[in-house]
Amino acid sequence: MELRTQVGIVGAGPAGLLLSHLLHLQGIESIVIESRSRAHCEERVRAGVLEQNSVDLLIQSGLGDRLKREGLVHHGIELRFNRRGHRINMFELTGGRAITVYGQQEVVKDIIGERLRAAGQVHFEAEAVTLRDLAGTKPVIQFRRDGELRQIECDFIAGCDGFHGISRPSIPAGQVALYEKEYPFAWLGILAEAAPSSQEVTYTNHERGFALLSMRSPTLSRLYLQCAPDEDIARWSDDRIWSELHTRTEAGGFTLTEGPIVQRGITPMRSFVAEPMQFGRLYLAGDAAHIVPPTGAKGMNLAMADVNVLARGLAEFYKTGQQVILKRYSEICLRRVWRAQHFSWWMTSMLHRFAGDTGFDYRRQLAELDYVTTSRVAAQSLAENYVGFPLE
Ligand code: RFL
Ligand code: PHB
Repeated sequence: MELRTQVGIVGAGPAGLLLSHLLHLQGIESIVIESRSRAHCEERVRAGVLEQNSVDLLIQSGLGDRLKREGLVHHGIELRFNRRGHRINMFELTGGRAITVYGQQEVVKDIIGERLRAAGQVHFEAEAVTLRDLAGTKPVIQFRRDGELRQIECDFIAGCDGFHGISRPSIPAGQVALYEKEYPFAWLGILAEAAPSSQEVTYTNHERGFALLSMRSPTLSRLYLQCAPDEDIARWSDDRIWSELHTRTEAGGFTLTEGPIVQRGITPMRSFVAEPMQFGRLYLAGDAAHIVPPTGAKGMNLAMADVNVLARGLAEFYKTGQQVILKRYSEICLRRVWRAQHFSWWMTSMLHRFAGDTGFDYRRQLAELDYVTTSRVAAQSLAENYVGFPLE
């Protein structure tokens, strides 16, 4: 069976779904192919921090109703070291910009709801197996659904299928360069039914390793601990997780609120970039093209920034026949991506214990944290990166 659309989109994460919505607003038709079920996509606990740009983009494109009601607007973050907390007042340092804590799965739910209301085509439990004719003008997505092979003939394909998808590997060898860095640790993340212990997102450098206190709502905490890259989560009882969190986050007068752990998982840490982010009529967006370690809270925001550029480029093409923006797609996106790569690597390096670290390295980190929390220019640099640079 053969389908036909203007833009075939592989993957229904934040990148693919938002692209499909932005194209719809421009009168451009798309079909989204997603290998997992709708429930799986809507339940997957992942990122939680939206930059000001991402919030503005969601609101401007009509996706902001619940976000405005339920999103937690934060004007600062906390950096904790030497058993003391230090606030970075991002709002004041960036002339009034802020971040919003709102779960990625809530963003995904909102966009899926809106796409289906607009009779948009999102096919769940449909796995793309091959991308063909990428160098021509009618590229094809072959996908499997209910055991049957089908295909979609497209004008363009958007590869929004994450790090493990098929889009990036479909680019012929030699046409894309891959830059990668692995870190010698991972994060153990939990979601707990407990009121958040800190008012703002709190990053901690402790002798025993990094810890992060975040939240999803006034009754749900999201907490992370640095662990070994090959950590066996079965070895972490609830007691052990709480005890380690207490130890690492203790600070003057601070108490960590415990509660039932309702979700847990291990997140590997890597930095990765594919260059260019395009081959023929295939455009990569989001995690398919780049991965950042989560310490900078940039992954979901980069995915949204990519598809904002791609949607503008495709709109230009369908309105005027020109490809001025599409030709510059990779260049425009990669500038933001490499800024976020540097920032995420820097935050990761300043806050984690690396194998082989000595007392020298720990004291060097403390000196940097001291600088960043007491020098206005250093704090301002962190703040402008964290809230994010305006979309181009
Ligand atoms: P996604 O969300 O991975 O979506 C890709 C989709 O493609 C589907 N797929 C296929 N579909 C059809 N056919 C195939 N052959 C397919 N292969 C794959 C997959 O099922 C999936 O649904 O990528 P996208 O849209 O690029 O979005 C990227 C974000 O998900 C990611 O960058 C963030 O979650 C990263 N991240 C964070 N980002 C932030 O901005 N702020 C944060 O605070 C933050 N914290 C995090 C994070 C990621 C984490 N994990 C688990 C990786 C915290 C964690 C723990
Ligand atoms: C989260 O709330 O899940 C979160 C917050 C900040 C990060 C990463 C994840 O840097």
